[in-house]
Amino acid sequence: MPSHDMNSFQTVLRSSKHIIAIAGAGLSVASGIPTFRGAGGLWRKYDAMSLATPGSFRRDPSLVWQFYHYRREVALKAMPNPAHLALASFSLPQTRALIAPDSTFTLITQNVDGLSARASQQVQSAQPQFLDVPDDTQTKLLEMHGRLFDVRCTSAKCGHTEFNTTSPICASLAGTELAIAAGDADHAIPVVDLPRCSECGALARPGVVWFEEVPLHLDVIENLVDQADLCLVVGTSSTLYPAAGYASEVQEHGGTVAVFNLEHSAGDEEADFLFLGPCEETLPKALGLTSVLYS
Ligand code: BV8
Ligand code: ZN
Repeated sequence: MPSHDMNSFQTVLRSSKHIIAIAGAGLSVASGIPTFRGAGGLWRKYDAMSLATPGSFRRDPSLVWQFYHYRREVALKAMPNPAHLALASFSLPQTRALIAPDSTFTLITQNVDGLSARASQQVQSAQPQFLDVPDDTQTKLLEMHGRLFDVRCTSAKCGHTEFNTTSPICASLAGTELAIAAGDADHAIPVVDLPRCSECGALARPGVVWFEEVPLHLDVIENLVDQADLCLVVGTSSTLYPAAGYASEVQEHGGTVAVFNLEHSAGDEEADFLFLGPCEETLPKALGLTSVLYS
């Protein structure tokens, strides 16, 4: 049975040396980003997951681009919340030195909204007096399912990828982000008017990892999972693989697992610690960062 005792969790945290966090859609709920389950799981009359496949894009790139354009527009208006900021602060060696001395930390997120990266920039810039400390947070955030604002060429010969936060990403998608209700019609946008590669002009696609596609950074992640002695599982239903398998791997080699979720999620009865509630409240507290974030 998992413990709900925050003090004994912080005792484990203090003595942990190789810490990872696995995050999901629940991390960004407080920032206004819908999850993949429940009400958030639907966009127009479509199941969000059914649109995130190579097959859907092949069959109807206009529809899939309208789906991702909508998510880009939502993410552009969103701000990192206290859970993002807590994880970003904990990524800073100088902050972690006070909470878990001589430890390493990596955030492995399934989210493609870019809010964890923005939180890192935010906490970095808020720490000018430490500028002389080497900035290694880059490797401290692994977006294993890609990024909404990466745009990739579909031509295998070219493969050009660029980070593009242009809004709208192209004229033909302008306004389509307003049509999200189940009954709203799909505009059939001609493929020539969809986002094109800025290098070769071929059709471009969102730089995210679709179902049946191999996630990013798998080798680095598997290494981190093998080394980890503490795994924080934050705001994920733990139903999507390979991400959903990492926590039990950490436990198998004697590591500790702590789950932070609004409600029960797959496998949480096996966890060592379980903190039910909004992670934007529970995580800053658990990481002892409440004062840092709200000062
Ligand atoms: C692959 C990017 C081959 C695109 C995404 C083994 C067994 C069974 C199936 C498989 C398997 N291995 C692979 C599969 C197939 C598939 C899979 O797992 N299917 C599932 C459905 C069974 N996996 C794949 O296809 C993967 N690719 O396998 O390639 C391969 C792999 C390895 C090596 C060689 C070959 C990868 C697929 C990646 C798909 N792309 N995203 C896009 O975003 O559009 S997945 C996408 O859905 C997200 O990234 C995320 O991963 C997933 C959604 O899950 P969550 O983030 O957990 O969100 P969810 O809504 O489910 O839950 C939210 C939770 O938050 C809830 O529990 C809720 O209670 C909680 N919550 C809400 N509010 C709060 C909160 N918690 C705290 N605070 C709050 N305030
Ligand atoms: Zn190209």
